[in-house]
Amino acid sequence: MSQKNKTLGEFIIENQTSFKYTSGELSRLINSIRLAAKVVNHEVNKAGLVDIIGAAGDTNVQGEDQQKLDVYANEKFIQTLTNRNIVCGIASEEEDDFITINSQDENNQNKYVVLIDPLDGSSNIDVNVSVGTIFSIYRRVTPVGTPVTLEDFLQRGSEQVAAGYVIYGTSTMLVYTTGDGVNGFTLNPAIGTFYLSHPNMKFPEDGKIYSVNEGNYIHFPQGVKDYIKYCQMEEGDRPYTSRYIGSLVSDFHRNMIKGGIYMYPKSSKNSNGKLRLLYECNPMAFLAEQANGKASDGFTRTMDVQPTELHQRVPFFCGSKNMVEKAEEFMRNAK
Ligand code: AHM
Ligand code: MG
Repeated sequence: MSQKNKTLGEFIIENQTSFKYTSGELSRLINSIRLAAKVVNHEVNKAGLVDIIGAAGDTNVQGEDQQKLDVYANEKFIQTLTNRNIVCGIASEEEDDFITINSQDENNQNKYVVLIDPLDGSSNIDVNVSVGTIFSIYRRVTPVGTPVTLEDFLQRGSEQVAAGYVIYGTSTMLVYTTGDGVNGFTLNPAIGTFYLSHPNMKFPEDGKIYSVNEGNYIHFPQGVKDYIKYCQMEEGDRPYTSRYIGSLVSDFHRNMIKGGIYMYPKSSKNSNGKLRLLYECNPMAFLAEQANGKASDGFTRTMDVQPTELHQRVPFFCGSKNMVEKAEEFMRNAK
């Protein structure tokens, strides 16, 4: 069968044996994410049609207005993962604390915890711009059969066993890695099936796109200001193009295909930037590295950062290897 006719379901089964822990549990987990993604996709696509957009009147743990679809996506992913009894814990951007699953059941032999941003970039929903779901999967570090603890979630990104995102864009795609490259699957909405459309995705080593919220320019560290000026300078293949959707998944996805760098630096307003280490930066960093790209906080590899809090924020520089390295050089040399 040609690679391109392969469905995600077939791909998961075929690749199960190449995964080092082959109990099938991880495959079932990815299958559940696939299912929840389809359910959320259906709802996101209806956003302009039904009275579902707008604030739910609640705020999430970061004190931001929560959109109705954030709540919906959060519920769907949690329900799907919980009902199938394949994880022992879930942490979500929309939940203050992590969720323990089946801690009372001694037969719960589940090994995996999932960290998820159910609907990232959700302020874009009201204006019909792409949003995404981001997920990160670890093996628990505490004994199987006991309730999960915070320790199971505060693992370095380098311990991830799988990570990915769903992009609800002009078409809906599920892109993920289990540490053996990155593969992208496009949903055929007519029959509700994801097909392998982007096998073995790679960031071009160099790129010409920089993605950053330049409205924050005056608040950025000197190294970032210097790098932005470098991107804008008339020299060689520069000036680069500026593209910023304000939806991490979408900016990352475009940059992976075309070559580019995404930056959310710290600023004088946000000492650690805005993005969350555990369910935004680490999964994207894992995908980036698996696709020959790079991710750091400007100095340290993202996946080497030891997390200390569930909702921790970190500065984030991610994308084509040479571009991230250039930005890091400006950070190191900044006066
Ligand atoms: P969210 O988790 O509240 O949706 O915020 C994360 C999003 C990213 O997707 C995006 O890149 C960034 O916030 C945009 O932030 P800003 O509007 O400050 O540029
Ligand atoms: Mg988010």
